[in-house]
Amino acid sequence: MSTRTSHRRPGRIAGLAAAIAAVVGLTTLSGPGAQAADNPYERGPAPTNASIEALRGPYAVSQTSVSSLAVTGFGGGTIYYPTSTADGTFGAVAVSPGFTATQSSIAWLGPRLASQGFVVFTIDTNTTVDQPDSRGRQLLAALDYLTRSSSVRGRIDATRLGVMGHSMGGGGSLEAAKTRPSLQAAIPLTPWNLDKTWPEISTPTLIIGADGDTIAPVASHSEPFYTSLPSGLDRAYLELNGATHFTPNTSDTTIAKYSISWLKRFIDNDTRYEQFLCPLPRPSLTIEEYRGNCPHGS
Ligand code: 9J3
Ligand code: ZN
Repeated sequence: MSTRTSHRRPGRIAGLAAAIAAVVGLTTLSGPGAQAADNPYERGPAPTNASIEALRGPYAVSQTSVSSLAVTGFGGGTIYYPTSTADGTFGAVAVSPGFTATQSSIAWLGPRLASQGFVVFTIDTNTTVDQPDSRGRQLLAALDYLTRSSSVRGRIDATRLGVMGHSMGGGGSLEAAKTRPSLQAAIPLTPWNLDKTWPEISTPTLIIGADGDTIAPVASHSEPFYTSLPSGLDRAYLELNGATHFTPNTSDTTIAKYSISWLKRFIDNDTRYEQFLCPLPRPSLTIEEYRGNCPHGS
């Protein structure tokens, strides 16, 4: 680049190039600052298949317990968060357990997702028999507590939030997304709900079903939920192979890798993860079926 400081008008070619660069959003930055400048929400190193399958991601994780007595609208829980404050704020996700279950049933997702660069709140519900609509309201109350009152509120970007849940908690995550379109991602896990149709949702949604689920059979739950989402929405349906209703209750690499990719792609706008979502994953020993729209964000 020239260091001259003359103020002559740029030539037509240079002027045209500058105009194109401005429109296309090209930047002349290079080095470590370039990625952050391109996408302010991106966190962590470039992903690989191994990094999204790993038991832990690049961030060390701390946790803090939230007593049910200290909150209203949900039953307390555990917050898992990257220990370091060197990378600025993170997106956040609240996760609800299913019918009769507590946060322990989805606890494995806390450190697994937080270590990739999210604040993760695994919650207890007010009672273990709360129905999906109540679980949806409780997920939203938990996010509000997390971003407004919790001890880690300063570590969170309150505009970049998501919801997950198992079974009736997964049904609750659909309810939460329907109620609050500002949510950036939803991932229902073997979701259960009496409401079979979700055309109101505008949040990018990854529905994970299990081929052997006899409690929330995919034919009457995950599949109609997916099909009823708007066709133009960023949506996907992952049917786990050789899995049951309770597969989301223990550490599962297929659930983890696609959940991480979905949260990164839509909460962080991190297109480095698009490679794991598009082209659509093929059936395998762990994937019975995968449906979705590609590319995302179009
Ligand atoms: O949260 C769940 O596991 C829902 C499945 C269920 O027991 O529904 C029957 C009422
Ligand atoms: Zn409906």
